[in-house]
Amino acid sequence: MSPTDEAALQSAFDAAIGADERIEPRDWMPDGYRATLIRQIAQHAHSEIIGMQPEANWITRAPSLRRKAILMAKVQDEAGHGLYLYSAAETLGVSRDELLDKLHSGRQKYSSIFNYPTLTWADVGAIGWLVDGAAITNQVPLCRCSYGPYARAMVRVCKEESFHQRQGYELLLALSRGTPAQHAMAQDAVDRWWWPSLMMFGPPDAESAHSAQSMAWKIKRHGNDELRQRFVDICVPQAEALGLTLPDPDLRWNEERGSHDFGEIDWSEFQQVLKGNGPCNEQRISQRRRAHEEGAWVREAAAAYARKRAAAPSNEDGRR
Ligand code: FAQ
Repeated sequence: MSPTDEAALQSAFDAAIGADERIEPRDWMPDGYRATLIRQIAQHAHSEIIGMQPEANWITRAPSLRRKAILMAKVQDEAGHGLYLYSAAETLGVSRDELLDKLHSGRQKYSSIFNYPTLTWADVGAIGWLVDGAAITNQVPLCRCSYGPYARAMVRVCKEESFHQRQGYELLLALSRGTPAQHAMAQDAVDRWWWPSLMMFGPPDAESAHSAQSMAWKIKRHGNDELRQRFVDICVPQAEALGLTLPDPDLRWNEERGSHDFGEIDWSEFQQVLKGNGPCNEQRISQRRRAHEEGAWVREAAAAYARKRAAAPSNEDGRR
């Protein structure tokens, strides 16, 4: 391609971004835009499937059939989100095998939040309320991401996450209004999940390597700090309604800013978790690798079935 062709393509891309149009898989896009999307969508997809583990841990121990059915549906939804997202990433020219290989070998990340343990049943409620709540706050703006397949996947994901958030809230409310021991268990879960949930939004803007460029490309619509603040402001009245407290002595309403001030996040803990030193990093990845190996026969059978169908002549009514 000549430099003038390249310049024309770049300016058509810039004009489309400027006009808030969607970029689609067959459109020309800068290499950096493609690489950023692959990185973010892959990390997001990996988070969805690794995120199945902490809650799946409680399926066999759910306290009633109703809670078990709800939790199974939720964990299954997360697998579905992973599939939409891997498919969206594939439209950018990478294969799912390549992405899974990068996850298993530690060359691509997944969200820090899934490296914390689920110690009690109340953790299932805290994950729904706080983790899914943080995910929705982060992902609703991604429905307006400039890359079409990612934005469209996000619309459905957000609808399902909103159900997840409410089930967590309802579960915590039941515990909070239950016996003193149940109330204490709910409070303990919120105490442990609050700060890691705030870390889900990523490092402060000043230290966020990708935010400025991602916002210029309209992949991200807001900085990490703005979304984190929005999440804190949403959670404070919800915690009050739940009858639970958020574990932050510095949390207070700031009249001037029209927002809540909150305490300092322990960014050294975040960095440690990203480096692989969180409480459950090793367990999560080894379990994922094992599930992948044990599922090889399913992938082989599905591929063999697809080949057989493709080779078989059609029936009279058009079915194979
Ligand atoms: N964990 O420059 P930035 C869910 C990395 S929700 C791990 O600010 P960016 C639902 C970042 O990748 C969770 N790594 O990066 C669910 C980069 O490293 P790199 C998933 C993090 O991309 C609920 C470096 O730090 N949601 O799964 C984290 O502009 C319940 C510098 O950071 C998404 O992924 C972190 N928390 O902004 C499932 C949403 N934060 O790649 C099951 C889509 C940052 O250079 C159960 N993603 N890093 O090596 C995003 O919106 C963005 O990627 C951010 C980070 C906001 C996460």
